[in-house]
Amino acid sequence: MSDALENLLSETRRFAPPAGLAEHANVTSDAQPADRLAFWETQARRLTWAREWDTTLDWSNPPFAKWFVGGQLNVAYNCLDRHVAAGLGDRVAIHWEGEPGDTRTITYAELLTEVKRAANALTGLGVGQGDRVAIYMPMIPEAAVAMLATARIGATHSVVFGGFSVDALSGRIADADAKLVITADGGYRRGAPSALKPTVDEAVKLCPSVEKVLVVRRTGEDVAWTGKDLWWHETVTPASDEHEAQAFDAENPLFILYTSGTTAKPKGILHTTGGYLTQASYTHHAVFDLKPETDVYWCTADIGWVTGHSYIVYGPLSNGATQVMYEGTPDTPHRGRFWEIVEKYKVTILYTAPTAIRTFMKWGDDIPAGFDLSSLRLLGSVGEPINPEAWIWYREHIGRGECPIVDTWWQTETGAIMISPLPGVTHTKPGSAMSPLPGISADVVDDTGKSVPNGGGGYLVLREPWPSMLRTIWGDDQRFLDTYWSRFDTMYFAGDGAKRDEDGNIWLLGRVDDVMLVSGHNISTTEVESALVSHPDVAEAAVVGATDPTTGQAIVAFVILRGGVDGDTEALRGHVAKTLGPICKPRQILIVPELPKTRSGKIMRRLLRDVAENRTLGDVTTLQDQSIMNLITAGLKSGTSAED
Ligand code: 6R9
Repeated sequence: MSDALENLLSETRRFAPPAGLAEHANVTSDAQPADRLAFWETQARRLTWAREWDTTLDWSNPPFAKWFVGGQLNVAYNCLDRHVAAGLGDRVAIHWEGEPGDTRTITYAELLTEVKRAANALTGLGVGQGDRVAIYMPMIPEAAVAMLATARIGATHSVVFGGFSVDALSGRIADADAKLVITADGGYRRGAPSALKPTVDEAVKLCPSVEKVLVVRRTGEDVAWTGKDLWWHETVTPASDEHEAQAFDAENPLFILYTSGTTAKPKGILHTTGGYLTQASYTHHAVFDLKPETDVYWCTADIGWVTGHSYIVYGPLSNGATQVMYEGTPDTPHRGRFWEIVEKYKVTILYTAPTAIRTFMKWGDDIPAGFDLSSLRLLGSVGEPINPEAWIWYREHIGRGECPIVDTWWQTETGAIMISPLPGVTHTKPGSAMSPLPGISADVVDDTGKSVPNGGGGYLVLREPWPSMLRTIWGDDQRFLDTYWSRFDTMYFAGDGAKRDEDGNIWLLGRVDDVMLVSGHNISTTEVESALVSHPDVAEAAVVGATDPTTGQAIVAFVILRGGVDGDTEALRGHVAKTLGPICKPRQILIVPELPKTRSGKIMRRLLRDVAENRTLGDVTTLQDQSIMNLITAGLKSGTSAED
C-alpha cells in the first residue's frame, strides 16, 4: 500500500446487546485497564498455578517476550484435574457426534482418566518434556486427548490438518523433528471413511526422527502396518490411569502450529503455556460469556486450525465448559446437519466461520427454518472478514434476530482473540470486529506507523505485547523478526489491512498482500466482495487485482450465484459501482461454481490471481479441495465470463 487504504463501504445498522445478557454478562465494561499488566495478572489468577510468577512480563529483549516469568503450572491440570477436584467430574465435557451418527458422551472425570492413560503411554514411549509430538487426526475425542496428554507431560504438540498431503505432513514433522506421530486409521468425511494412515506411512518414510506411530482405530478399515506402529487401544487403553501432573515453567513450549502464508515454506508458530492459557481462557470467558453450568458451546472448527486449539481444547476446557464436537461436514447426510446438532444438544453458543455462513445462505433459508434453534443465545464468527449481508443473515436466520454476534479477529500468531465485541457491552455493527479487548492495544496506522484518524484506513498493528503472543517461529528467529517486527519498528505487524470508522471502531479489510491498486487507489478485497455479496443474486465473491495496461491493476471478480438465479454480470458490475463508486467497478466478472479455499475456509486469492492473469497455478498444497481449480478454469474456457 503506498498511501492509506480507501474507506468506501458505510454501514449504519447497529445492534444493542440483549438486556438479559447484558445484565448477567461475565464482562460489563470494555474500558481499557489503566494498568495492563495488573489486568493480565488478574486474568492469570483465573488459572491454578503450582508456583506464582515473579515477573509478569519480561520485555527486556523485544520482540522475544516472556510472560509470568518464574511461574509454574500444568495446562492439562487446569483443563481437567481442577474441575474434577472441585466436584465437577460428572459434568459433560464433550458431546461428540460422529459423522455417521454414532455418539459419545464424555464427562470431565472420564476425559481426565483417558488423558492420564495417554500421558502414561506417551511417557512409556520415551516422550518427555520438550519433545515434539505430531498429531494428524480426524475430529474425534482422541485428538483432544492426544493434545492434552502431550501438554500434561510438558511435551510440545504439532497438530497437522488431517487431509494435508504427504509433502505437507512430512515437511511439518521434519521441521519440528517430532519423535512420535499420533494418528488414526481414518475418519468419516462426506459419508465415507477417509483414510489417514497411508499418508502417515508415506510421510514417516521421509522422517527419520519418528520413532513410533500411535494409531487410533476409528473406521476399522484395513491398514498396512509397520514396525513403528502401535494401536492406541493396545497402548493407551491398558495404561495406568494414575498420573500426577507435574508443573512446568510458564514459558515451556505448548505447541507449534504451522501457517502457510504466501511463501512455500510454512512457518511453525510457537506458543508457550502460562500466557497462552491465560488469554485463551480469559477470552473464551469474556467473548462468549460462557456460563459453564448452563451453556452448551459448539465451535465448528477443525482441531488442526488454531481455532480448534484455543476454542475447542484450551479455552473451553480450562473454563469447565460443556461442548459439542462434530466429526464431519455440514452437508452429510443432509444440509441441515448443523441445525439438527444444535437442536439435539440444545446448543447455546455457536462459533463458526464466514465461509460456512455464506454456504448456508446459498443453500437457502428454509433449511435452518426446519429446526428448533431457540436454544441459541450467542453467535460467533472467525477466520475472515464477515460481509455485512452474511452477518445479517446469520443474525436473522440462525439467531432469530435476537442473538448477539461476536466477530472475533485474531491469528495463529496471536494465539487468542484480540479484537471483538463484548456481547454484554458492545453495540455491534454488521461487518466490524469493533474494538480491541481489554488488555490489548491494537491500532490502525499509516505507512509511517502513525495512527490513522477516524475514517482512515491502513495497517493493523499491535503496539504492546500480549500474553498469548507467538514466541518465535520454530527454529527461525530471524524470520520471526523479518515477518512481524521489521515493517514497523516496535510494533507487531499483523499483515491485515483495516480501517477505523467515524466512531473509532475497527473494520478488517483483508490481507495487505491482496490489496488492489487501481488508478492510484488502494482498494481492499473485502469491501468489493461485500458489495457483491449485498446483491441478492450473489452467494459468494472473491476479487483480485489483475495487471491492467491502463489502470495498473483492474478488479476481476469471481462470483458464485445463489441457487436458481442466472446472474446478470452487467447488473453486478453496476451494483458495485453504485455501492462503492465507479473506481471499484470490476473490469470482469467470472461466474464460477466454487472458490479455492484453505482448510479453515479462507479464500486463496493468490490462485485466482494466477487465473485472472493466465498464469500457471502456484502452490496448491494447502487447498482444501484440489479439484476446484480445474472446475474454475474449465468453466472459464466454456465461456461463463462476461467482460467489457
Ligand atoms: C483465527 C484465524 C489469521 C487471518 C487474519 C485475518 C483473518 C481471522 C478474522 C479475520 C477479519 C475476522 N481473520 N479472523 N479477518 N475478521 N474476524 O483465523 O487464524 O488461520 O492464522 O488466520 O485470518 O486475515 O490475519 P489464522
